[in-house]
Amino acid sequence: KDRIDTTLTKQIVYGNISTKLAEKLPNGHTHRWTIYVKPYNVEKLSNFIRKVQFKLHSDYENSVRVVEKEPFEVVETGWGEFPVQIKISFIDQSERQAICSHYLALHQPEFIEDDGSIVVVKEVLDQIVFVNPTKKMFDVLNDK
Ligand code: SLL
Repeated sequence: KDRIDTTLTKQIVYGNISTKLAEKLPNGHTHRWTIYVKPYNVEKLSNFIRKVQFKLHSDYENSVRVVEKEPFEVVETGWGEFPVQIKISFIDQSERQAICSHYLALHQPEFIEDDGSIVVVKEVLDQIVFVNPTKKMFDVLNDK
């Protein structure tokens, strides 16, 4: 296949936020959390990302969640922390998927928001490196 002799990178942020529920739910859940993949720069991830798959703990119904449009996130409630596998698929399906893992955080690190509420945020800045991207990928990666 026609590939471009260059290397491009895209900075992304992935992780989770979590807040403690005012009251424990009947199912024992104590927290509401969101796990996400977002752009670091001001750009639309959907320009080059087709879908993001979040593989949750098998406790969850339909534990493999596929998100096909922005925001690439899953909102859930729960009581426990566990590793989430995040798999990113690109617009050109011949581009190999990017896989990362995030250990969901419910308790630490805590931040106090302006309104006084306590929120847990745990995220990392990472980059996706496209070595010799396909012509199609090259074009969408350069589209501002
Ligand atoms: C732990 N090893 O024991 C981990 C497992 C699983 C978290 C955490 C409830 C999900 C549901 C939930 O939060 N499970 O009820 O569907 O800490």
